[in-house]
Amino acid sequence: MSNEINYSERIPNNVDLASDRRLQRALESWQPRFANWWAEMGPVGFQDKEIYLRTAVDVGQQGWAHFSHVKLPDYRWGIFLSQPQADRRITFGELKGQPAWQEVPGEFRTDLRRLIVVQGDTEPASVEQQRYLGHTAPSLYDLRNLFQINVEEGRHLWAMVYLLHAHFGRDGRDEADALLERHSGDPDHPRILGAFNEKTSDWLSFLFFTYFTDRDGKYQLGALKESAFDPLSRTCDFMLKEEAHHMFVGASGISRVIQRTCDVMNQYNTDDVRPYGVVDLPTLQKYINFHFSVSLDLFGSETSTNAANYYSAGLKGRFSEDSYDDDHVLAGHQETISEIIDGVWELKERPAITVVNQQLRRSYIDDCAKGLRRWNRVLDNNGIGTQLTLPHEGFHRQVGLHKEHYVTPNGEIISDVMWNELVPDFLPTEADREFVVSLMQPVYEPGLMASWIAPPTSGINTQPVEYEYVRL
Ligand code: BYC
Ligand code: FE
Ligand code: FE
Repeated sequence: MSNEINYSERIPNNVDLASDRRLQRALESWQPRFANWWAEMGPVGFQDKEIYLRTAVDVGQQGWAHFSHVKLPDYRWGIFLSQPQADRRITFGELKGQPAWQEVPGEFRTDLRRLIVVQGDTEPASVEQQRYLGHTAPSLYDLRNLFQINVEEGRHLWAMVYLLHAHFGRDGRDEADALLERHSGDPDHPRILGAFNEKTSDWLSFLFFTYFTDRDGKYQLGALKESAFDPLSRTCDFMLKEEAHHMFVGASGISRVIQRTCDVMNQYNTDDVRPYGVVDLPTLQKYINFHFSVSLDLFGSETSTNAANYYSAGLKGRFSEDSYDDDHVLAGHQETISEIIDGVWELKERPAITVVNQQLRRSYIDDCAKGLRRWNRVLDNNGIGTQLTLPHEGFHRQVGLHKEHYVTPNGEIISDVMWNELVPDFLPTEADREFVVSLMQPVYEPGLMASWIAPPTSGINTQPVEYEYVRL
């Protein structure tokens, strides 16, 4: 089997789709439904414009992407799995050591389908959340990045739909249809997970979303890549490659916002930068608090029997499972986690297998903290004394053990009365959001940037920053 992707077929793929006529026909009948969904729920406007996009051409290590100007509806969404590993074995859970599965074992069908559906649901949800952003892009460079992310999230939907069609029969086909019928924020048919029903109505939210929420994607995909179900593992492995750019957009985008804020603070020698059309640091901190806490909820509860079952069955592991120095079965082991007991934080011993969601969340938090350090370096380098911080993991949680409690960004447990008094200092207020939205004036001249963001340090694929990334 080669790494190369076959583009001569209606659905580009590297899974030899042509050899399975039934599957090919089923996916070809889903394809126009996807196209309709893209037309109705995808990016608003710009469908007839040429955009400098990358397309996967190979799943190997080098030169996997090709860049050229294409119109969004002409993007070749396809099915790309990483190369199989010879004699791959299950690396964790009760079945550790046995051969990985090429087909779904009957007893794990429901759980695996659920995991794949939840993963698949987030991908089109994010495209729906971001559909209006093209009208307020801060530059052509950023506009191109938005659409790159959107088409790749569309491809990630294809990745999950392929698994549903290829391995779950009639139920899988029904689930694939349902993925196009739920919509972000729809009161009757919402998306499955909380964060994917929130609005992404401005570019500051978008940049934080790609930093914090796409990074949940990195960790969930990393955990699913460990799966005993080999097609899922290989699918997630390739998705992770695309995902890196999404998080880069967030990390570098927020650095640019901070840089611009510093420039204005220094130029006018003031903290009160809003009149100059840039985002003030307290507002940035509130946006961090919001997006981080909403993304923490995506890991599920700190103690979870679902997660324990997935782990012991070998369906979903921890991030970099082999980096854990334990038996990878976890039966009889204990782990400590922080819980609020009688109004104070306490460390509690819990069966290790029930806290794998929390372990995944810890890996995620450590990764998030790296970006914060980079952002704070921008502040340092510009002589600004303030630092941005990640809020405490108990802060503003709607899922899990802390959801019944009011916790400040510093981790203090407070009353509901206090919370209501302080919340305008913790989370973006209506007025903060309105201010941010008021900054969102589109800039479509190649190389120019909106008032609130500094230019990137370099362009895409060795092109200059002032390249015509979108031909308007
Ligand atoms: N919202 O045992 P628990 C991405 C439900 S992002 C609503 O604590 P579990 C992307 C849960 O379903 C990655 N409901 O949780 C990023 C359960 O319901 P049932 C997406 C929630 O099951 C940006 C009950 O509460 N991938 O790719 O251990 C752009 C108790 O649950 C939520 C995945 O999530 C919530 N936040 O873990 C584009 C991977 N949390 O069973 C894309 C697949 C929990 O009682 N999903 N519930 O009816 C999973 O692994 C798990 O389903 C979860 C939840 C980690 C999400
Ligand atoms: Fe994705
Ligand atoms: Fe993503």
